[in-house]
Amino acid sequence: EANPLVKDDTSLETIVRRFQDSMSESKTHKFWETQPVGQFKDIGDTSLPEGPIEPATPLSEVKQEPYNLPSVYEWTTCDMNSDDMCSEVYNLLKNNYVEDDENMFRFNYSKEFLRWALRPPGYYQSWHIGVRAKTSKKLVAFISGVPARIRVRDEVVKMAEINFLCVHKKLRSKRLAPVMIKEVTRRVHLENIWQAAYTAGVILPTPITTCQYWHRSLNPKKLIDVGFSRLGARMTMSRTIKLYKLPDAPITPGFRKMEPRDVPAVTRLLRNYLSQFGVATDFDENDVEHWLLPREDVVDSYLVESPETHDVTDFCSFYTLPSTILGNPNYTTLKAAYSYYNVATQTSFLQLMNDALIVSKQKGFDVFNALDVMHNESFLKELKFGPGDGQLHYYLYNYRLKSALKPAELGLVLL
Ligand code: MYA
Repeated sequence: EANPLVKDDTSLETIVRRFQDSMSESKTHKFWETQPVGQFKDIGDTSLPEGPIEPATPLSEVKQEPYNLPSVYEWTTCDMNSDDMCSEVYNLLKNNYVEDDENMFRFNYSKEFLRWALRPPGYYQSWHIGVRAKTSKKLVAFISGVPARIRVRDEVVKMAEINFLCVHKKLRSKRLAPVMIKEVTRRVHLENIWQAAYTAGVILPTPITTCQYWHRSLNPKKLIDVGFSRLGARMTMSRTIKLYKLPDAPITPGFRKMEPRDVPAVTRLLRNYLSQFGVATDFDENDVEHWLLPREDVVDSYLVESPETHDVTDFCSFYTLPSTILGNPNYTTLKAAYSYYNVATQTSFLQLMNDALIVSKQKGFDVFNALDVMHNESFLKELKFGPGDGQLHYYLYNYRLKSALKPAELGLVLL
């Protein structure tokens, strides 16, 4: 049966955007053409080698002073340990960060989430970069990086994961973003790191893969009321609610929340699972402790402990990322869970993820989102996810792949 809860896929806006996307290879990219990234003109040129596009240079050759901003702005380093600074970043993003194509929803990352996302093991405060208006001292732009090890084929590469690039709505199209990207690049180079990974909803030169979001409705009435989804053809509200009903408690025996003592077992499970993907994150125990131990309203992780052997055999996780609902009289916030890393070895992937849906419903989420990365395709349709209209492009900086990956060959989820 066709999924009736599909965020409007055939609106004029979507058709226009798809057309624009299809034309984007012929667009010029005055900034990106100057950067060590895969260029559109090189697509399909198999003579180019896989690996770094330009070599690392001695640190003494890295520019020592920050890039120049237009004279009315100044750089600031954002100390995310400070409540005030964290609130400034939070408010900038709350009011100016990513919206959907129809401007109905805007991401509302919580302060605790931002602290988690920006302070992983070995983080550099110097990579949390703000821009202030000199006279008012108001924070008007932000970009961040965190260190990560990412495996590309057989090579584990130290990279920066770049995220939360944001320019205040009133300062758009003034070419601030290229200066911010150059400045974060300089500060990453100063730590002797020469590659980066990032995602964006826009097409830039050149995606390593393009993924699609899928949405599993948990609270269909609210999703329809706020315009996130529409009632399907020949569907009533009560039939729709029944369609998405879930059991009250997880089904799998031994399904429980992850605890600190589980870190070694979960790390083994994850490392083994992720080893099969062409590009994947390289998690050690410290990373797992940071990125996957449950934190209230930030990240949830569950596992299956075999009732007989007490082995940890399966694992699932999701992070909490609400969106502000723009201009709705009845609701202000859409509570969304985002699938993170999942591994099934004994339980069926379908049953494991159904249990993830059940606990996320219990926790009050309205929708559970997942990308078609890793083995996610195998559960999306059967668990009544519908394809969204949002695409997410994945990029590497200063690292060329000979050919693009399929989403199912990617073992990396960025926040
Ligand atoms: S993705 C989330 C991005 N944020 C948003 O979408 C929030 C809402 N939008 C905004 O705040 C602004 O529109 C932004 C652009 C800030 C996005 N990634 O200043 P401009 C290029 C990369 O006049 P504005 C995330 O956070 C654009 O193609 N480039 O434009 C990951 C053009 O260049 P070119 C982008 O709209 C970020 C130039 O900027 C993006 O005022 C990864 C125009 O600049 C984008 N999302 O501001 C960053 N959007 O002419 C790259 C536009 O060449 C990291 N542009 O086409 C690279 C690795 C760095 C580290 C390397 C270490 C070795």
